[in-house]
Amino acid sequence: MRYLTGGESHGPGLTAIVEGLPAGLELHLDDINRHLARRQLGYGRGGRMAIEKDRVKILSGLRFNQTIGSPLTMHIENRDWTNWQSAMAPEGEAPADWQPVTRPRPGHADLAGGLKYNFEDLRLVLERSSARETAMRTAVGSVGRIFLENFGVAFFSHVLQIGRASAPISSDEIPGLYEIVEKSAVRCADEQGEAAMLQEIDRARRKGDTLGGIFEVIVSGVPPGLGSYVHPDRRLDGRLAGAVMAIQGIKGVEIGIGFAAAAAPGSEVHDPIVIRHGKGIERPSNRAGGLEGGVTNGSPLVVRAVMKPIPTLGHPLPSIDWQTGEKTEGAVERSDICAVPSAAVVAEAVVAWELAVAFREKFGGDYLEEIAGSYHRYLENCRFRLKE
Ligand code: EPS
Repeated sequence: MRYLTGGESHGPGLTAIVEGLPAGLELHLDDINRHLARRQLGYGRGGRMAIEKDRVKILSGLRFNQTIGSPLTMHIENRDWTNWQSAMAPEGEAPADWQPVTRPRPGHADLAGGLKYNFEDLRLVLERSSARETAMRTAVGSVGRIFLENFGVAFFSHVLQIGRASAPISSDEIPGLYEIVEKSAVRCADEQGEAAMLQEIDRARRKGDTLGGIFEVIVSGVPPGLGSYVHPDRRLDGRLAGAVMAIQGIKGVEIGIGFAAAAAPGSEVHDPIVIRHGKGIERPSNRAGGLEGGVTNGSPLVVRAVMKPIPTLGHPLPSIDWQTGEKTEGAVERSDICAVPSAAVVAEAVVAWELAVAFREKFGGDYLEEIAGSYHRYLENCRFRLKE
């Protein structure tokens, strides 16, 4: 399965073509739209989210709520386009009063992108590098998620830290936290942690500053055997880390205990393998985060990531004028103070997509029942192997 997206932040909209979906997958637009709405939430988001109401349109590949094996074309309209029609017109010339973006924001793609594509107007960089594009990645990932939900795979994400405020949530508590997290303004299940995060965001706003943080995605119901150790590009840990790292603003990804594995001896890092009477093989701990050798091992998948603070600052850092070379400060644009809760929802989607791809690779097939047959036969075989 593969996909491509196109679309500028202030252009008419975002489009994706998803190829390789099986036929016979039941899809309802509301189920995709639900995740698009979740992506738009979060305390600290900027003015744009008050304009947009992201909804997906399907232009091909779906008939009567069933995929038909052909490419699925999806489109999300940018409501803000009405304010940008002349400035972002595909034909004609820039309006007479057009002000190009000439003050690259430190930390943004502005400078590197301007050099790379030889642009005079750095708006041409920010239009596509913008995290607006994650709306479409969320839609695509949601299709992968809906596919996997047919096989009992379930997704959860929550925020562990924003700025200096953190939430001490242990993984044992997670199963009961879904509702609480969905209602939290910062996707945090810990009441004190949430209050501290809200305060941090308010403080940053007052100072004209921005904040990053840490979030975690947990996926349960993942069968063992997705991905492979046989070749680097088939290792699922690499693919997952790459997908999460490719979300705007992400600076680091951990799987399982991640960087904490550096300080502990092997006996405290690896997860014992035990036989439980009547249940077969069990793993009493999950420090590996559901992956060993780049292959899923049947334990929940745990992926954590750090997002840097958004580079558009109310009180900007020193920069240069791209056209004159004079000293100045980074451009100030409408932006978010903190988008960590939103990035967590995007991460659920990109993780779901990578898992769906690996699932399709393992179980093959062209239609859902065919895949289900192969999946159930494989699980039977695993049970046979794991019997006491
Ligand atoms: C975003 C839309 C953008 C920003 C944000 C994400 O809208 P605008 O640039 O029109 O205000 O809110 O993008 C960034 C933070 C960024 O650095 O690009 C969205 O739809 O998520």
